[in-house]
Amino acid sequence: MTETAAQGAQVLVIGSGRTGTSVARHFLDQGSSVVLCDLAPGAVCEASLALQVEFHPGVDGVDLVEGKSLVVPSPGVPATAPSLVRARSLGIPVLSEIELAAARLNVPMLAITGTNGKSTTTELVGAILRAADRRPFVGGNLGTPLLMAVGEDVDCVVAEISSFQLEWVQDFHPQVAAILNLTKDHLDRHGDMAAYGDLKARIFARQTEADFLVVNRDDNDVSRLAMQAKAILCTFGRSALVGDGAQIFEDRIEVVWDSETYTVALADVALQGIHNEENMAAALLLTRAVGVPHAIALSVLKEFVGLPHRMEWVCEVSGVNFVDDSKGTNVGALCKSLAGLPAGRVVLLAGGRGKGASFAPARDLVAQQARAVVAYGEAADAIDEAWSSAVSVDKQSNFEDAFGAAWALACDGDTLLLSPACASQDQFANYHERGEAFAALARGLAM
Ligand code: UMA
Repeated sequence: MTETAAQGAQVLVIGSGRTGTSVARHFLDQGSSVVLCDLAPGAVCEASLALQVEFHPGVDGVDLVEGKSLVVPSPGVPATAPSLVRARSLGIPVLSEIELAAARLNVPMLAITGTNGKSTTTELVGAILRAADRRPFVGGNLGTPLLMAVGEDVDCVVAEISSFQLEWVQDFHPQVAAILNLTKDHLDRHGDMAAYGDLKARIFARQTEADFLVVNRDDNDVSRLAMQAKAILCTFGRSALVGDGAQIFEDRIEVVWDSETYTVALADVALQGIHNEENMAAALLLTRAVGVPHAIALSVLKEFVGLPHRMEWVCEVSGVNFVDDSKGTNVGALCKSLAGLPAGRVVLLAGGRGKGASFAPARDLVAQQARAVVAYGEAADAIDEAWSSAVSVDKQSNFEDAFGAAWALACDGDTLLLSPACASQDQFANYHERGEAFAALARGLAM
């Protein structure tokens, strides 16, 4: 939709959260008329929009579609939603917020997707670019819709991109893209790994031979997808490197770029854990692709400590270290987090709302790393069924009781790890609230 076409357009925006609010504001600024709806009966419309949009709380929007020139769903709206099915049947375009933003941003975009590590890598890339005196907008799935970058004084965009956001893109074309890994996640929404992978591949579908694609060469699903790419491929991994890219060794990351080799000693960097070694390797390649000198990236890696709720050390009580990995909302994230801890010295707190993937693939690693598991929430039975043949699993219904049970099992020298492998919404508003609850309970023990 061109800017001119947007004037006088009638846009239906579905969902009145962060994305819907940004989209509504954007179209109002362009002179379009905006109808905003939200499935939740108690949904509210942000005060600054209330007088300008027609707002319908408690409706799915199916009856509002007809006559609109465009429908923009929030990422949380599945493609199977009746409103979107109806829009397609009427031939009304459906576009995602990231597509609208990308079309209006005249600066290079670095877009990062994958199942795990997206947020850390996105923030790290943003920090490296800032240190290199660039003016990046850092956002997307991380929390700030990309439309918020339009009109800002920025010279590039670093975007965390989810599979949900890629459902309705057409011409989305980042100059540098990355797929960090692919493990089972969001299968309740996408159905199977093939559909999930196909969505992730849209991040590079419009790239040309002049663009860069950074991928994890040790991840078979990612490597298979990357075979379709036209962009210049830069790979990272632990296996031997061919061409430009990064190789992770026990004690260092080596980056090879234009026949030069640069080294990062792992002893010199602040981020710890095998998942973070991969995130750092990806960030080094992403920033190298836009010309950032290695020395600047290295100076940031020395200081960058990572994100809250991602293997965040909380406190130590009676020799037990409390680690908050509330952002680890799938089995792949749990495995990466567990693998970086001493074997047999973990009491694992896992559970919440499952996302359609089996917990069974983590069973052997959980049994090796954890001496006990406390499973809670809606997924407690499924976790118990998947792991209890190999490791002791105690089931609890609510989070606070589960925390108490885990604390009772922990001994001096253990790590009490919250790495839920599930979404939080059965008991919390989001993973942040869950992580804060965990930290508050842990710090409460120290008093
Ligand atoms: N809603 C409907 N109809 C539906 C579904 C939802 O009306 O069928 C309404 C809800 O009632 C709610 C609103 O939509 O009021 C919320 O929309 P949303 O869930 O898309 O949330 P936003 O506030 O717009 O946040 C979204 C992303 N949320 C999701 O993808 C679920 C945020 O990612 C992102 O930070 C934000 O846009 C800005 O880009 C969060 C997330 O959980 C962190 N992402 C998933 C993940 O990381 O695993 C993909």
